[in-house]
Formats: sequence, structure tokens, C-alpha cells
Amino acid sequence: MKIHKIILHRLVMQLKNPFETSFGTFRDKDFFIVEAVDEQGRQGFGESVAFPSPWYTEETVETNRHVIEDFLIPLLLKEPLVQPDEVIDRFSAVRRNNMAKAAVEGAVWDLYAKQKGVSLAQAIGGTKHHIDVGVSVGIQPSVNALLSTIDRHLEEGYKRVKLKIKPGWDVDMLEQVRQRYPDISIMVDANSAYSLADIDVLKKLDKYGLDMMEQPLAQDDLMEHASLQKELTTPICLDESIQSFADAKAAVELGSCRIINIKIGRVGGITEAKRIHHYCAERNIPVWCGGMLEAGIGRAHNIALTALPQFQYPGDTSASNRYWKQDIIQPEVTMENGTIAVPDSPGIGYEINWPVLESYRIDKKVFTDRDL
Ligand code: OSB
Ligand code: MG
Repeated sequence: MKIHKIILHRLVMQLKNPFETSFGTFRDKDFFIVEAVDEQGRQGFGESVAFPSPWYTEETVETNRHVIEDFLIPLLLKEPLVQPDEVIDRFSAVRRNNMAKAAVEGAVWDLYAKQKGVSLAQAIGGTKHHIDVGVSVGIQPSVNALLSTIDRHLEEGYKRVKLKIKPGWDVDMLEQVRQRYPDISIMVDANSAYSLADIDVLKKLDKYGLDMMEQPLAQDDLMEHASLQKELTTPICLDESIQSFADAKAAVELGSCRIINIKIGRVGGITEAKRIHHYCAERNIPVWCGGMLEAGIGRAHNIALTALPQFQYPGDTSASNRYWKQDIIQPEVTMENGTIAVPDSPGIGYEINWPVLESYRIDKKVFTDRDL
């Protein structure tokens, strides 16, 4: 396949509700849509997931721009590809910068699936027609506010809630949540807010019957998570600590977690995500698909990935209307009874809503193979 042209659209979209984590609060989403165009004018789309500041990993919107424009696009336009699993090798001349790579690789995958006339889910080996989804609830101003937010999401039909925790917003909060909802599926996500010195608090969470505890300790740690996992009955799930197949393998071998959250951006694209998925399937480690507050394109990629069979827990890929007044795709992503239908039309299976996308666009740049 030959990519003839890449268009970088930079968008800013306002979240319906601010999203608070142990690191800070998000109100807007500033990101890129990568559009890859072939000689026939067919278009594939990818979405970047880095945030404006490097709190989650070291990448930012600006490092994504630099790496995509100055390194990845020239590498991609330079020579034709046979198929998208090669993109990761083509990009290996650039160390890390996983979110930048994933945004570009995602556009190639979508284009490839459209060229073949199959859905993206099919192109990567997905088997499901519906995926189970949950919702990730940010830190709230009060427990009462949290309880009414959970009420609303359960009414909407979400299959599980993920609650963000941090020191001081953990045991008491969960005690009250469990009193009100003794049976619902709950997990927590600390985004690295604890250390091993907090082990007594973390052990107290065992009694709330959580599906899992996501990334309690340092973002770059595997060893201490292994020590912690030995002391907990709650399964640990790693998010930030898993940035590659090698990390996933080490985490499983060391016993650092019993479940892995796969995010396409964090691991550098769909091909690396598939490798982690296949390894976890062999090792009987359940995986699920995390979220980065994506707009419609990134959301569509997550849906396709989650169609793979080892995605065994509900993901964080909620419906478009949980985040946006108006999403950039048509139709928007909708959820019914806690599930999202996996599209079967070619590629990501959603059309771009161009007037809406353009209303959020703050910049557009075109790169062609003739510029090289
Ligand atoms: O840790 O999973 C996380 C959002 C931004 C950055 C990191 C995380 C999250 C979420 C929300 O938990 C997931 C979503 O709803 O997209
Ligand atoms: Mg997380």
C-alpha cells in the first residue's frame, strides 16, 4: 500500500464535564486527527491521545506534533508498505514516542481495512459483534456527588464503574459506595498515587470486592507491584507501567499484576496491542481496553481492538455522549444495555462528520510524498 498524502488536523474539544484524576483536572481535549490518503483518494483516520502536559506518560500534544511531523510522516511517505504490521518496524528508528506512533499507525490500519473492504475489527482478528463497556468516574467534589453520578451511569446501563482513587479519597469513599451498591461491579484506578508505604490502606480495599485495582504504585515500576500483589487478594491491573510487549511480558513473569489494561496509544499502536493481547491469551491473563478521553476516531479504534477475544473485562470506551456535546463521527458511538455494537462496515465503520470536525479545528497541515 502506498500512502500518498497525510493531513494533520489539530482539534480542541471541550469535555461536557471536567474529569479529575490524582494528577489534575481536564476540561478540554487538544489532539490530532491523522488522515492518511492513498492514490485513489481513500482516507484512513487515526487519533492522538497525549495530553497537553506530560502527567500520564512523557508525551504531550506538542511532542506528538514534533515527532509526527518531523520523523514519522517522512518515514511513512518515503516508501510503500505491504501491510500495516510493518509500520512499527518502519518507526523503530524513533525511540518510544508511542502515542505519536499509534496516531499515525491507526490511520494506516483504517486505510488498509478500507482498501480490503473489511471492518477494522475483522482486519485485526476481532471476533465479537458487541463489546461490554463500563465508565470511568473521576474524583468528585463529595461522596454525595459521586453517588449521584454512579446512579446516573447505572441507569444508563453501564456494566461496571471505575472509580479514581487517591490518598484520602479511598477507604471511606468505597465504604459508602459499597453500602449503597453491594453487588455492582466496581474497580478503582490510582494513577500511581500510592507507594508501598501505603500498604495498610491498600490492603483495606480488599474487603470491598473490587474487580481490580489499577496502577496503585509508580508509573515505571514492576518490582514493587509484584510485592504488593503478593499481599493483596484484589487483582492488580497495570496501566502506565505497560508501554510495550516487553513490559507486559516482564509484568506477567514477575507477578506484578493479574490483569492488563491495553491502550493503543500507550503501547505504540494496534500491532503492539495485538502482540500483548496474543501473549496474554497464551498466559491466561485477562486484558481490557482503557481510554484516554478519546473523540470518535480513537473511540472507534478502541471498539475494534476490544473485539479481540482476550478482552474479557468491560472497557472504559463509553458512548460519545458521556464526553461530548457533539462527536466528530457519524453516527456517534452509542451504548445499549452496557454494550457497544462493533461496526461491520469497512475500516473504523464510522464516517467523519466534517462540519463538526471543522468547527473544532485550530490547524491543518498537508504533507505529500512529493514534498520529500
Ligand atoms: O488512567 O485510565 C486512566 C483518562 C485519562 C488518562 C488516564 C486514564 C483516564 C481514564 C478515563 O480513566 C478513561 C476514559 O473514559 O476514556
Ligand atoms: Mg488508568
